[in-house]
Amino acid sequence: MTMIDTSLLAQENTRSLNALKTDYDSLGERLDRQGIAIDEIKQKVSAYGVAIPSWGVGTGGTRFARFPGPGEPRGIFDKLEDCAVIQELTRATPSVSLHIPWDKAVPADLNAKARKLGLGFDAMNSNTFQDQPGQSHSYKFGSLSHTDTATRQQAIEHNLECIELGQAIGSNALTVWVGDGSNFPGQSNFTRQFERYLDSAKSIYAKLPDDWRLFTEHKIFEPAFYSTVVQDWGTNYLIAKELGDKAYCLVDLGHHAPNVNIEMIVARLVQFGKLGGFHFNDSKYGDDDLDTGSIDPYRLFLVFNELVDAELRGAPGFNPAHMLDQSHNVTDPIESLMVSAMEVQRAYAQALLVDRKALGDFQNNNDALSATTTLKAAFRTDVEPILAMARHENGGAIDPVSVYRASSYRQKVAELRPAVLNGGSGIV
Ligand SMILES: [Mn+2]
Repeated sequence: MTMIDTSLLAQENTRSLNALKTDYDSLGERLDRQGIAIDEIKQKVSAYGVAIPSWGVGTGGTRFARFPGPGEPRGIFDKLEDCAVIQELTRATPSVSLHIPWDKAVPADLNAKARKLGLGFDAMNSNTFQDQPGQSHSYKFGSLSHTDTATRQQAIEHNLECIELGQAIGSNALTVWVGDGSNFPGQSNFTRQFERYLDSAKSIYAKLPDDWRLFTEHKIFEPAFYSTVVQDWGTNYLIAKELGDKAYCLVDLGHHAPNVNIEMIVARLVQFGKLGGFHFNDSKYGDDDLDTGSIDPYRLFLVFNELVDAELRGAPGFNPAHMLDQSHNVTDPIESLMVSAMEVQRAYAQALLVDRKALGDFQNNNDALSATTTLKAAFRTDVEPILAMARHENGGAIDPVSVYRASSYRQKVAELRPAVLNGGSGIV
């Protein structure tokens, strides 16, 4: 079954196919002069996928307000349908990352729906940053690092439940992000709080299946405004080291102070075998959760430059999970996620074009100018024909947003799905 009419898709593609072929051949000639085979780049792009966060297909909000859009998903099964639209048109998002308890459902039903839509499940995300109805202990003052043993135990058990559900739907990773921290100097003892966090994390890790990975995510601030327990990549690395070989650090691009050199953090984590994966988004000031590549596409490219460098040199244990993590306040979430998935692919394709031999020589000879222009040359290359051809050959759309708009999908689901006041979308 498909969510978008295949004849509409074929018709829309036919209109732009000739122009695409011309552009692809022209770029192919140009790359050929640089000794790059365009088809090889296209194959790598084709094989690349980024997971969609289930919460991303609902309209997001800010601390001030949320303005719901039409036809918002009412629950996980609607969310999966929206995710399928994104995958059908972009062919870049084969899996969905669930958030528990927002997406809790009978595993067999989740599997059946995903199979029907041609989707898989990526990392499971636990939630101990808000209280759920009927919960015995509040997370107001923390979860895995809470001063109260019973509260910590409740948070541990929630994570174990996420693993159990994940196992039933073919996931093999758990992402843990906690809102724990403090709002005032002196409110918490940094050391004892982190000891409690580590003890709790160890209890979760002890129950992690052998073929699973545990990702922990750092964040400089929010919802705690003075300190967070896992505030930066250093603490995140300490956690991964303390827990063991199946524990890795997840890098959310928005979880750093402005201007932090994230690509360098990526390089360090790769070097020491602890890069677990990414939550891609973009930001201007804080954890804005804006669309990936919308503010600083060069930074995204520089992150991928490190990833491709690691991929090509076969860095030991290098197998990062790629996910989007965004909040869409003023756009149709499906459109934003499609464009973002393509931006991630674009950065990957551009990074594949870097002349690494030349770059290495310039670095060794301390030719700073030529080294940096080598990166820029790749970044400036318009790789759109590669991305579009990969999408087209995989059965997707040459221009996903225009096909999506032509399909009137949003208008159709708006009739089927009555407005919900509180969609399960969050900024994490
Ligand atoms: Mn995140």
